[in-house]
Amino acid sequence: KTRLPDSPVPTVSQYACQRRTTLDNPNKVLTDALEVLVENCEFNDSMGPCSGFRRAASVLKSLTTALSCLQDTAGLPCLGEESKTIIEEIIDCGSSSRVEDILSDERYQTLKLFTSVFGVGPKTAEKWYRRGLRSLEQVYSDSSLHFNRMQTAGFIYYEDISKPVTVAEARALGCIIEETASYYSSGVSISLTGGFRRGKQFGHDVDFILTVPEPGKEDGLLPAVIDTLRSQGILLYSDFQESTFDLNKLPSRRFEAMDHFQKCFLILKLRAGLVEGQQVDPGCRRDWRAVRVDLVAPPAERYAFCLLGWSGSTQFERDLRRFARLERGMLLDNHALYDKTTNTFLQAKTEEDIFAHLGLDYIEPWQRNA
Ligand code: TTP
Ligand code: MN
Ligand code: MN
Ligand code: MN
Repeated sequence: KTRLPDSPVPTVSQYACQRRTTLDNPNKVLTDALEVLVENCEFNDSMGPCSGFRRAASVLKSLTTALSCLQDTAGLPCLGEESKTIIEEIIDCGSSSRVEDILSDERYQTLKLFTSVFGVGPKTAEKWYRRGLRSLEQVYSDSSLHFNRMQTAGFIYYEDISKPVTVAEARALGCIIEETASYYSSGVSISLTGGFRRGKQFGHDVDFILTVPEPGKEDGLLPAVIDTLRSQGILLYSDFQESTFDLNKLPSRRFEAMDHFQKCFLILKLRAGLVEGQQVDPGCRRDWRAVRVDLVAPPAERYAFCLLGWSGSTQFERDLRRFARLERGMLLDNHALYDKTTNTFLQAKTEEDIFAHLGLDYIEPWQRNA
């Protein structure tokens, strides 16, 4: 007698790089709540519980249906007791008292406000909070405080850069960067990365990768682009970071927010007339807005690693590295993939090559919203 094979129960992986997470999230109420806990841990510098809530939120984001009771979480990985309590409270009563307490906490609200300024991290925000400062006006007018160049720009352009960037604006900026880079070399390629590559309709900035085919020629690229943007009168702020990349260095073991490629963090002036579908308001006092733009220029041979690293999401990146290390004995970062078993660097021309080296099914950028 033939027996039908047991149909395997579909299991959800503990790694975001083995899940497909689109932007469509039927559990947004739950994931928003868990992310408040993440943010609060980050403000309190308690990294331990932080990753638990991060992973819990990320698992829920990969689901295609809304949880309707706690039993629906059976079999899901990464849901600790604390996360389950929050989920249950919200399903049963519509909100979680722990989350509501944080949201109404003065310290949380103030740190959230202060860190919304470009160049202000949790440490600086905490320092200002301890001085008794509670509003941006109070901070800005406190003559005993010193602001660095980044923070000063953050205050000057606060209103503009707090406003989400649209896809149309990202496209217009892509044209500007492409034209500007072509003055340096006709061989420059530009790729849109970050949240927009994952299909987001809005972003807090626009991220581009620039490459030239000739090895070493990328060294002069961003300085030239910055000079040209300045001479066009559209450079409002620039923070250029020289490359500290070493071809032979092993990928870093811990997740670092910053990589070692040449890069720059910019604020550009985007004229409304350049954005498709955007009307220039005649009554408006100005016909432009300030936008945050990040540019990174890796050597061409490392393009795939850089693209994978800058496409995010941050949780997807964390889990890719954790998976590589714990499940494959490999080290992955934005620069390289290193196999510790054979002590070799694995080459990759495309993101698909990297997933294949890791023995992972390819996950499209729009499925990386973990
Ligand atoms: P962000 O631009 O911060 O985030 P995002 O584009 O996903 O979302 P948003 O719409 O809010 O802008 O970062 C994009 C990716 O770039 C993120 O995965 C982290 C990565 N990154 C590096 O890998 N190295 C770096 O040095 C920097 C600055 C960013
Ligand atoms: Mn989804
Ligand atoms: Mn971005
Ligand atoms: Mn960015």
